[in-house]
Amino acid sequence: MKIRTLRARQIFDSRGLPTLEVAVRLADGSVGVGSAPSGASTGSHEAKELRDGGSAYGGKGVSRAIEGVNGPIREALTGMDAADQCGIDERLAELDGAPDKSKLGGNALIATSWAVADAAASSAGMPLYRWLGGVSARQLPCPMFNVINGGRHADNNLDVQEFMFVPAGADSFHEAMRMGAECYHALRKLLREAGLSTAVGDEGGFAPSLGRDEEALEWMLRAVEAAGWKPGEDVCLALDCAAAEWADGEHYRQPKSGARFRRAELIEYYDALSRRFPLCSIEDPLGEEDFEGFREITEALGGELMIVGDDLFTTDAERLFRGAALGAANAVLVKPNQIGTVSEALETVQLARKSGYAVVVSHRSGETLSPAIADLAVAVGAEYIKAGAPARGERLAKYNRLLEIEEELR
Ligand code: 2PG
Ligand code: MG
Repeated sequence: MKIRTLRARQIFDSRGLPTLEVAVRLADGSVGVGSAPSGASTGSHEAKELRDGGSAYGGKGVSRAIEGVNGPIREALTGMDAADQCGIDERLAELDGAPDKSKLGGNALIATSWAVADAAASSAGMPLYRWLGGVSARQLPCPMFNVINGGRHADNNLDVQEFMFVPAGADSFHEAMRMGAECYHALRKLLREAGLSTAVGDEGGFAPSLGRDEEALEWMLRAVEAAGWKPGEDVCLALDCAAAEWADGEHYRQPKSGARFRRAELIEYYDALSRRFPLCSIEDPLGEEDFEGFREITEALGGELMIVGDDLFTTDAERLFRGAALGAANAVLVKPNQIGTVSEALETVQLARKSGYAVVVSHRSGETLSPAIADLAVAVGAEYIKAGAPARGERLAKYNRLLEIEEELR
């Protein structure tokens, strides 16, 4: 499975910003593609994207990242065995040389890493989930549908970034899709009837301006009921607070409402919310450096709720190791572009398993049409996948791929 050549080109992501797609061709003629998504609420410890700066595309161009792939990366990877994903990814990290992958860029690395995995799977005549996950890859994740967008993902007045429906009571992936889609459409109808905006944010969720963030949860409860499902039984609710965006020295300050909290007050606030609403999961309830806060909230609420570390861990096994030693969070969000290569993301999943953490595979707010994370979720037997609302093509690319995998596995 020798790599004959590879090539990067510019495409656009779902926000209309440049990103790159890499195509890898193997000596046997097999081809694989990979692309780089992009976050808006990025954690400080993520692999850094290489962007051009300057005036074109407001500095967001990726021609330097493309040159890196078509130059040093192509030179180093040509002739290597595509089946040796770890070897390829180690070589990529070595070529970059920077701990945050800022030299060639995490965007260049992840697009290449995915393309190699895809080419290797195709050469082996296997779907990507089987190639990455082996014979035991048979479990479909439960989707988490982000149906109300706030924070940095929408120009409304909500501070919480994501409000999600989680069809935890579904017996199958396709039933979960049905529940999510029905609740989503019921929510649209209710918002429209109330004269609220049904325009959507970056991840396909609605982005109304509401009196308080809790009102989003109230609308969601009504929508679940209107769709004929039981809140808390069929469909639970989940949040991604992305509270790293609220960190303000020792305290927290929500940028839109201006509300200030001490760590303990924020934990009390979540406790009260979880008593009022059928919440099953809170992601990034506290800041990305607040390991102690994550430990406290996990101790207080972790028995009932999934406490997910996203910006806290940034899919980095070292940061997860540190968190697991403390009991900070009980689930990890896995975004391969946060760490920069597919094998490093797999390593983080392995550590999560050893540490008893649940795994949520996740998209980014700026996405491409690549369905690769759907395959990854099945490969690692992730309990959950978070890929936005059941709306917008780049979000459905992941969910539709899971429907296809479900049929294959039936
Ligand atoms: C998150 C993600 C994806 P972004 O915070 O979990 O929903 O957002 O890609 O903007 O970091
Ligand atoms: Mg998040």
